[in-house]
Amino acid sequence: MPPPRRPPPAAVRWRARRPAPDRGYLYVPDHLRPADRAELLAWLATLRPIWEQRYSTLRPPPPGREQRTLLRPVYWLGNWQFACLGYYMPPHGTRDRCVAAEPFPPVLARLVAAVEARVRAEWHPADVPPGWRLDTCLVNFYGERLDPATGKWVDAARVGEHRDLEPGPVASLSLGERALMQFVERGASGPPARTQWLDDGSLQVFGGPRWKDQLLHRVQRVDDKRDLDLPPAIDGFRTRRVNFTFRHVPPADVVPFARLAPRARDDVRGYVAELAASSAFWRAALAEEAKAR
Ligand SMILES: O=C(O)CCC(=O)C(=O)O
Repeated sequence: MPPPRRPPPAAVRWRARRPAPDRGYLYVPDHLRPADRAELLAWLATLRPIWEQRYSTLRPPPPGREQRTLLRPVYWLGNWQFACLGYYMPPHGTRDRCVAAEPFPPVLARLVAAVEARVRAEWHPADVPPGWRLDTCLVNFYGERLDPATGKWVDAARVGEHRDLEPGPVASLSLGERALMQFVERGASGPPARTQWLDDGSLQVFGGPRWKDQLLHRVQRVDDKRDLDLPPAIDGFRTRRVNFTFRHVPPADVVPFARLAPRARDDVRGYVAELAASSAFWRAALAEEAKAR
């Protein structure tokens, strides 16, 4: 009879349980369940995304640059980082950049709570800052836009390389055509450190110094195989992919529209009025600011 198996020595047991080296990166295909997808699509149909200008009269384009409309329409939840306010850029660019925005709809609140729980359970605690919550969502629309000058449809389904500066892990959910995401070393021209197709219904989470600071990420292209036109209907735009990126902005850095610095308020009042046309939240924000003036 063979001798009874002895448990492995402690060092071996520890190695076997050690998380994978890429513990700052998670990709889950087929994350979205059909019922959540249906709820998400129904909610998307109620949104009225806006086209923002990159600069304003008070924050004009730097020398050599021109005023331009963002490549794609956007919608933000939790807080809205208007492009012309300069986005959220800690450690110094934190004031008067994040304007309190609509809360997440129930389906996103549920999905985000599950992602937060998973990150807290699986991530290295040092990579999850105190108070971290995925309280901000940028809804990105990828597709083609109608060029008013030429009357032609132009592909606008990409994002150039950048970092997300909000602290802690960033999560993203994808809907529609798959997108080619690449992570590249900052300041290097070699091959991408990771290339990942983000499939319909997938979840991606990345965090920690390697994924957030050392690497930049970009969306190289989005497939165009399924003849999709996802909701909502947007004038001059056909959407074949929607991506929700969830980030953390510390609540102390989020300011109601009525309490933005006066010059910043002037910069974004037109956008808030546009949003107010189809959102009770933004109507209330506009009314509160009008009273405070
Ligand atoms: O669309 C995506 O998958 C990524 C979007 C992104 O990089 C961002 O919102 O910062």
